[in-house]
Amino acid sequence: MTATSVETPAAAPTRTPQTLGVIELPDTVRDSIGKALAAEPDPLAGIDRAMARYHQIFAGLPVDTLQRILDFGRHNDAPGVGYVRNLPVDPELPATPSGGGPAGGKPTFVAEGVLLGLSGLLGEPVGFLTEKSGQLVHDVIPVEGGAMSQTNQGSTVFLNFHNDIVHDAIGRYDVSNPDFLVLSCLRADHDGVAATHYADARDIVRALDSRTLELLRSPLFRLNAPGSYVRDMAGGREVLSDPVAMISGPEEFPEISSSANGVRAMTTAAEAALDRLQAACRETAHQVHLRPGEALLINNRKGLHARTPFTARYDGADRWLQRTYVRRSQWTIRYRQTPENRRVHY
Ligand SMILES: O=C(O)CCC(=O)C(=O)O
Ligand SMILES: [Fe+2]
Repeated sequence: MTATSVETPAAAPTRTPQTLGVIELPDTVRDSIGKALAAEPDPLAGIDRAMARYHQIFAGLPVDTLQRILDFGRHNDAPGVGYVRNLPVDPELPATPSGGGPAGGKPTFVAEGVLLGLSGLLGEPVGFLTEKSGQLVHDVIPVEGGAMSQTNQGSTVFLNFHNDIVHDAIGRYDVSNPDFLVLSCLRADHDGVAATHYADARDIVRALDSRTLELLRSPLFRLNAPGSYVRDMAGGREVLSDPVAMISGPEEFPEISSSANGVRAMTTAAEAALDRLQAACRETAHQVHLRPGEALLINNRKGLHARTPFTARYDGADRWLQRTYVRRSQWTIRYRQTPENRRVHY
């Protein structure tokens, strides 16, 4: 961040940056979990049964690894992002689906098992009708018509630092949204350049001056609803939240929320604070180039994520991630539950 203020940083200078927790599976464990997952049917045919089976399979992780993933999900002071490597992959991977998925005719469901198995260690996968039609396994794939969009369909533009929010009639988009995202890579982009960034709010706060932080902690911002909602439900028009703060909560455990699809600052000072926030994110972010057999565990409240530009060819060999939205509890979002499916919400 360029120094535009003479004020001292608000946070204690002794606080050390959050580390990127890297978890690498031993080859033997990768192979035994992969073999077990390859024998399982499509999880979406019976999701609760599948989640129970994945619990059994992932119980075969070395106990230290298992504890690290569980700790990631359960502790306030855990890092905001975890990078899991050397996961099993499908023996055969079909072409990257066009139009944003879902993938049809996948002969095995190892990738789905990895995604849902990791998700089950953090909470429960949930869906929202306004995001990928309520599916529990999201395909994150570049879509030609959305290349420039601030959504997961994009490619040629930098996807701004954001967390995944959901439109909600209560006027807040940062309440019923997922606690965690799991992003798992099935196929990298052609040039191998797409990077997922994660900026932890604890590091962001350290990088900001106290006046900027005070502004970001004030309800001076209105989040635009996600691009998918604006596109599909509002004819492209902005659908703004009630005024909210960008950063909230105790100094030691800040929560942060920002819309990829635009934030309206209500004053010029607040507007400048938003620019500084994006700069602080760029300055402090961890960066990962996801490859097949790798996944990111993303805490969706402790930090913001972003994606760098890449070139899509729409040739069946484009970048392909699978994603879940995970809640630790569905109780507090029961006002949105659909009658047809207890994991799917309006
Ligand atoms: O493509 C990526 O690396 C991240 C995309 C993203 O923000 C998301 O899927 O929520
Ligand atoms: Fe996202």
